[in-house]
Amino acid sequence: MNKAVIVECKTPKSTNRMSEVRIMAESIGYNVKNCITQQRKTIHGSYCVGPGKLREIKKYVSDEDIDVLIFTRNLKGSQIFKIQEKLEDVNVIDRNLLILEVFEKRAMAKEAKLQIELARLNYTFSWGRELIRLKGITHEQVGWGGPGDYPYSEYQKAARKRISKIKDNLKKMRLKKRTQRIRRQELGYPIVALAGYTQSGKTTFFNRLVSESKEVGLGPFTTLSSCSRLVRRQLNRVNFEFILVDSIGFIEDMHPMIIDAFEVTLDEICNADLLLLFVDASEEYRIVSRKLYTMNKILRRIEIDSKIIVCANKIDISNERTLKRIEKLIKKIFVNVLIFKISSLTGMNINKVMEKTILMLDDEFKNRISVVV
Ligand SMILES: Nc1nc2c(ncn2[C@@H]2O[C@H](COP(=O)(O)OP(=O)(O)O)[C@@H](O)[C@H]2O)c(=O)[nH]1
Ligand SMILES: [Mg+2]
Repeated sequence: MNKAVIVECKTPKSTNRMSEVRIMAESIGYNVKNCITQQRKTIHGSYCVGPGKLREIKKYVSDEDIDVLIFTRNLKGSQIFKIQEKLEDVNVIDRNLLILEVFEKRAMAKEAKLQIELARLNYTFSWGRELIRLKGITHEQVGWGGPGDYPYSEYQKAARKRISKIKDNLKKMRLKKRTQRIRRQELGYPIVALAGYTQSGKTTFFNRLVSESKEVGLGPFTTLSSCSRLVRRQLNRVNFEFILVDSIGFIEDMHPMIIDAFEVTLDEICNADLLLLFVDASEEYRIVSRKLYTMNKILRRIEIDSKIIVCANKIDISNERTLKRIEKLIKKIFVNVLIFKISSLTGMNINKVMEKTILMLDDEFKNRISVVV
């Protein structure tokens, strides 16, 4: 397992990202050895943290044999290079590159994979130039004339070629999408997807439902995603089966260049018949509010056509007054939506959500209910 250290440079107005970045890193298998924070008035132009702090970090990562240094902020190409140069063989990444790694681990469909590669290429495209500038600054013998010459132009040429090839492929895939939708319907099961920010309780909910319907015993539907299972529930003595998809989570403050990659991965949800939209109701009202508005905006942008049920989760630890305000806000943002106050952890009201899920799917899938017990 790769050993990682997370570095946060805190300024008076910056958002605290340490725990979010740590969870993301751990979710894709990094062994986080240390979290280092520095307080500064402004971030350092070259190294994000101060030069003294970076020396300290350098000593630590070499003593502890660390593989990856993750910055909780998004850094400029020039900063990444300058830090990389100081740190030598430790791989330096920023929040964006970490998020792309998260997407990479989750993406199943070719389209999402390509979109992620495209985001990475676009995001790192300017780095070749930065590298040359950097070499110029350090008076290193570089062996080429300057910007515009080899190898930057070579790098740029290769990157451009790859970018346009990916774009072509993506275009072709979008044309094919209709056929894919039809194939999904051929699976014969309605699809229910879980969406919401990371940490809102989707996986806890997913695991609970999957473990409660073990007898179905089918593996993941890899055509949909590695995180989908067939779930069986009963309502009025009728068995009802549907595919439950634990989708990719929303992440706060995504860089515009990686939003497409996120949206394509999320787009699979548009094929769902029902979307269970999770919100962590134990968070502060202003945070919940910001997240609800963002989710609504993104779901509109990708033109989601699934029915939606909002699950206000973690009511076992949420404050009664805040919960009421959250409920009001949800009604305002998602007009006419059904809201359930639940706890994925304790199981509270999960049955109610399932009952409604089945009734809502039932409208469209009446002919699919077959097994009477
Ligand atoms: N108290 C409480 N904690 C919860 C609840 N649901 C999830 N959690 C916790 O919240 C954290 C994130 O949950 P997870 O299911 O991984 O969220 P995901 O990122 O949306 O998949 C975990 O530590 C869960 O144990 C809940 O209803 N109540
Ligand atoms: Mg999860």
